[in-house]
Amino acid sequence: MPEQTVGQTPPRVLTIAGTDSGGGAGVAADLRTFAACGVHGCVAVTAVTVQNTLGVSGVHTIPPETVAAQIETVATDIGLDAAKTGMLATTEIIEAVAAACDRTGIGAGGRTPFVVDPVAASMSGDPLLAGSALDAYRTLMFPRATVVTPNLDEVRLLVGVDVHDRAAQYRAAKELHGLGSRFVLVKGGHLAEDADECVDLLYDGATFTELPGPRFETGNTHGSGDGMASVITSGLARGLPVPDAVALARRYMVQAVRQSYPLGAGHGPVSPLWAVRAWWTDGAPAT
Ligand code: PXL
Repeated sequence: MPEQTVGQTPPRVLTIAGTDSGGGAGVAADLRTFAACGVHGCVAVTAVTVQNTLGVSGVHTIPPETVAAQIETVATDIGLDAAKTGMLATTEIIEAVAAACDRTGIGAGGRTPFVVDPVAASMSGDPLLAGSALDAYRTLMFPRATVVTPNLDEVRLLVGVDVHDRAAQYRAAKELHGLGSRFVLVKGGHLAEDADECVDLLYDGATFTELPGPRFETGNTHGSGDGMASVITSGLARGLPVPDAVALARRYMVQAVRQSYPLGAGHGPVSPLWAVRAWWTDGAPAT
C-alpha cells in the first residue's frame, strides 16, 4: 500500500447506510471502521432506526431524493475512492442510489469501486429491508457492485439457496455471481457445519477462494458485517485488488470480534477500533 504522509488527504470513502441509535451497527460501525483503517469516511444516511441491543422498535426512512443528494454532493466536491452500501430499506431508495451512483461514477462502468452489503435484517431478526425491495437489489445493486457481501440469511432471501454445507455455499456463490457483481463473498458465519471455524467463500466467476478463520462463542457480534464491508471498502480505496482487500478485512474483523464486548441486555458490538486500543490502555504517546 502507498505511504501516506502527515497532512496528505487520506483515501476518501462513502457509506450509504442507516443509523443505529445503540451505536453498534450501521453508520456508526462504518465510521469507526473507516477511522481505524485511516480513510476519510463520508455518509449518505438512508434511514434512522430506533434501536438498542434488544432490537429495532422503529424505522424512519429518509426521502430518496435526499439520499441521492447526499451522494452527489460529496462525490462532486470531496471525491470518492470507494463506496459501500448498508441498510437501503426500500425499493425507492435503492432506485435513487442506483441513479446517483451512475451520475457520479460509482460502481460498474464508473471509476469508483462499490461494495454492496445487502443488509436485510438486524441480529435480533427485525427487518431492515422491505420484502418487496429484494428484486431491486438483484437488478439494480448487484450489477453495479465490485463485490457483494451477503450472510447466509441474505443468501436465502436473494437466491433461495439454503446453505447448510460447503457444497451449498459454493452453489450459492455461483447463483449470486449470476446476478452481475464482479466478486461475491458468501460469509459463512452462520454455517452450522463448521463447528470450530468460520469459512468465508470468495468467487469471481472463475476461481473460488476459501477464507477460514476462528469461530468465537459470543453473542456480541453486532456490526460485524458492516465492519467487514467497511474494511473491504477501505482496502479498495487504497488500491488493493479485491482478494487482498477481502483477506485484510477477514484478518481485521477476527480481532474486532475477539475484542467485542457486552452492552445492554442484548447483543453487544464488535470493536473495530481494537487497533487504537493502545491509546487509552497504555496512555497516549507523548506529542
Ligand atoms: O448490521 C446490519 C445493520 C446495518 N445497518 C443498520 C442496522 C444493522 C443491524 O442491526 O441496524 C442501521
